[in-house]
Amino acid sequence: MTITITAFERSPDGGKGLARDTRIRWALEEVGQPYEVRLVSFRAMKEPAHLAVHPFGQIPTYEEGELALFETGAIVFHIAQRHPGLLPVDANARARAIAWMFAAVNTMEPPILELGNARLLESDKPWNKERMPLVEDRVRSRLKQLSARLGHADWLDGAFSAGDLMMVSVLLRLKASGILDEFPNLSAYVARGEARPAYKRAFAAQLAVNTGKPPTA
Ligand SMILES: N[C@@H](CCC(=O)N[C@@H](CS)C(=O)NCC(=O)O)C(=O)O
Repeated sequence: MTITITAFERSPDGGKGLARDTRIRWALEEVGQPYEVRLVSFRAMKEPAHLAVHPFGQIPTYEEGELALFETGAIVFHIAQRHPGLLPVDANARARAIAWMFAAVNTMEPPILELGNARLLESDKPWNKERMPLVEDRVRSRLKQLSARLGHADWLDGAFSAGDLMMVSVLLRLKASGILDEFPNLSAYVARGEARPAYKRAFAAQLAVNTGKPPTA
């Protein structure tokens, strides 16, 4: 059955891989599933046809036969459940990998997004200078905890899993801020994720959309 995902017709990041379709592309590349992409404009995302698939008018979505999904956590979980390669077979290890997926979107991503908003959307507000250290410290405190847990390991819990895929995807958002560099083991963790051939293919595919040139990975 053909898998079709949606992505920005033109991503606001110009192809840095931060648009969330990259996570889905990465998961599909990891499990070796081909997929098609339907590009949507910001206007089309708010129109009824897209809202029928994504109630919040966002990307990415995932369609496969009669199944239509939104939310990257749910989509990556679905892919990982349906195809081998992203979740351990052992039931307890599998449950822990799923916990890391939730931790990525529920514990790590909110303060990271808040920092992005403070930097990009609120920099002209009179209170921004005062608020920024608070927002940065919230991110730092989560990174400190994550860094302590990762220690010298390559991945969060044994072999690479959907938990790592989601966590690396979320942390990538911090690359430009420099905060990640304060935690060398997390920077190295993110670099390990980016070095995976499946990530490279996913990154190249989303970049190709934004540059108009064919993928090179
Ligand atoms: N929690 C959602 C967030 C989806 C999301 O924020 N998508 C962004 C692109 S990465 C979007 O569509 N932004 C445009 C908008 O919200 O209008 C997920 O993980 O799928």
